[in-house]
Amino acid sequence: MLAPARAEDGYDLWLRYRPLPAAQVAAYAPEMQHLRMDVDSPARAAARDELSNALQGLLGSAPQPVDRMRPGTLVIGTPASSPWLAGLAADVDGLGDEGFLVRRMRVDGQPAIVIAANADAGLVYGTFRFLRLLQTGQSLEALDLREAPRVKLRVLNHWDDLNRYVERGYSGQSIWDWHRLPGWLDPRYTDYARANASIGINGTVLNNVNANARILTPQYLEKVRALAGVMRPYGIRVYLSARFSAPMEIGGLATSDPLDPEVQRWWKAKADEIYGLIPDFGGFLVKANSEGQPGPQDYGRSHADGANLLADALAPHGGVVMWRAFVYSEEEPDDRHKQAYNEFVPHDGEFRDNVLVQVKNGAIDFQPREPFHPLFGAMPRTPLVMEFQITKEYLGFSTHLAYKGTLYEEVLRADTRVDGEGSTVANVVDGSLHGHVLSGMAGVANIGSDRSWSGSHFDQANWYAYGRLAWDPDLSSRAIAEEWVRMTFSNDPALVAPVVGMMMDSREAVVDYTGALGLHHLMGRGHHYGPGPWVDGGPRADWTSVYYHRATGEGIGFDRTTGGSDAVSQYAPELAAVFDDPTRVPEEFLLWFHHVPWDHPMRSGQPLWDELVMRYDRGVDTVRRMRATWDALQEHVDGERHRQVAAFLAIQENEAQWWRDASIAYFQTFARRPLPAGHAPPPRSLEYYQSLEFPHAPGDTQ
Ligand code: BDP
Repeated sequence: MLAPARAEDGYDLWLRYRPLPAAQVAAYAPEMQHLRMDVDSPARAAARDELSNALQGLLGSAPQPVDRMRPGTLVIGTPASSPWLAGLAADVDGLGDEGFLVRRMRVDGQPAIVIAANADAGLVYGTFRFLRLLQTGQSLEALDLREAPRVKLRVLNHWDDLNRYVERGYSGQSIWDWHRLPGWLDPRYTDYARANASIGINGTVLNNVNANARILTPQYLEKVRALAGVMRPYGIRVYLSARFSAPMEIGGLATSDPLDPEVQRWWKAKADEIYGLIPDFGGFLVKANSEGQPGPQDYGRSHADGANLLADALAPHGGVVMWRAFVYSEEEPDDRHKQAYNEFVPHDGEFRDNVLVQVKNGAIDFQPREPFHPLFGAMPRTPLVMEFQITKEYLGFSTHLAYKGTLYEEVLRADTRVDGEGSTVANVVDGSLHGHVLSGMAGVANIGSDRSWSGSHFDQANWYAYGRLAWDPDLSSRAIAEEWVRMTFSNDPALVAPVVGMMMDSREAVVDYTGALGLHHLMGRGHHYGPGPWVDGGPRADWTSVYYHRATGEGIGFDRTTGGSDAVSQYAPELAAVFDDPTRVPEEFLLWFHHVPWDHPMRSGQPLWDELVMRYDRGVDTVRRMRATWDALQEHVDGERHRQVAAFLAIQENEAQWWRDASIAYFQTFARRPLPAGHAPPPRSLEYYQSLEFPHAPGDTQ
């Protein structure tokens, strides 16, 4: 293999634009020698530059601008403003500002490839879409694509603090260099915007949901304005996490009560100030009355009162509020699973039109597997934003290879049954099921200052997959993985198939070695690194593991049936009946919904204990196989990336084994049964695993 011209350190993400094989260059190059495009805006300049750089890299030459048609011309523009594309007016109709078409057709009698849209945003997306065709080696023979995003707000949530610490971040510091902003615009910001635009992300919340009110001061808003300027050509709006008590903390008011006229005036003035600086500001994301954050309930007001306060301030400017439903109270004795639903469903219909309620994919907290959150489908009068975690707080931080595309797909395809069959979570989220104009998806970013952006090469795939699914929630995670592998590594079939295979198995492996069959919330206390099924005591029960697994000498699992906490009844009746029945519940959710004896018969014919042990070992075995697959690919991957992935897989194998050993050692004290034949006992005592400490684990809450 030829040595790459540039170091493959991951910085270029899936936008590497390395030379294509000669046969492909020969097929593509004649069709794109010239470029006909009016470049009269920063967005168009961005699209043109991307195209030139990409074609220079992929094909060895950039297209030359022409003002009349010649054979081999790429034509880019809007039918409204480009007379030569006027014939496409009807074809772009209905595509909105962000949709596009990419088509092979005749223009002025000459064969051409056309990228047409209604607005600049669509031209940027269309350009990246076209480049992806080339990067993944597709034939242009019958090129005729017409696409528009299904979800309106496709947003990254950065959990970044102003001191550059990233909560649950495993890729270095925050990429936002607040100290040097606004004077220094790190070129990395532009590359960030490019990468996001290439997958359709159109919004970014710059700061942590555990927000610092200071972000709303003039000093910081100047910095935010500078970042917004970098993002704008790429169709990305900036949003901020707003701290509910900001009127007191930075406004000098005596209260933050949402019904107080002075508080209302303060937020209106703040919104006016922000829009004076950033006319296309997106709006606010709010975590209120959750995990110690201030909120409207501090004044006896509801979440709707709180959200509407901010919504009214933003409405004149077209901004939105994304109000998080991740709430659970420390005084609340009820199953944590039920609390968000209980708090929010009664307020359905009370939120202003520019409020979206943002709901995590599952009812607990971004676990390796959770059933979909029962709020999806249960608030028909409120647009619900899907919140996924891209950073891998509960799936091995940045060293474990765990492709989350399969997790996202599983949740989006789940059928809520609220309106008969086919009421999928995807159809709730895209607004189609209940007829909402606003819709959104949020991904908690895994981006940091690391050269590879995401802390590992494979974690880039989770950023990529999130963006692609926000654009179209019905895409297949396998197809997305394949695109990503082709662009990130190569189109070589000897590499694509095995690497996609590894990715597709990887998340299930994490489920297996961290606790399968519906077990959840078993990680180490606080830092969340490694196993901690024994975690108990401390400030609150629902921050322990024993609260969730409920292991005793008789059995294990959280009884959420109608006879238990009754969380099942928050799902549509048809589905609730399935979850409620231990013989019908999908086995992967057995212990999520049921407390069953250790010898509960499983579908495999084995008793539960044996099955659980088998799953732990299966998870470790999968990682072992992933390592072997990767090792065999050495010739197909540049040395730099191959070495890092190999080293990380070795870490993952050790840690998978550790999860397995520690968990079995612990649960065996309850099950009091031998391990099934062929499964080795943990090499160390339970006390050993319990004694391990990780005071400097990254990402812990500060
Ligand atoms: C939990 C994280 C915590 C976040 C919280 C949230 O451990 O750091 O602040 O989610 O989403 O999973 O607000």
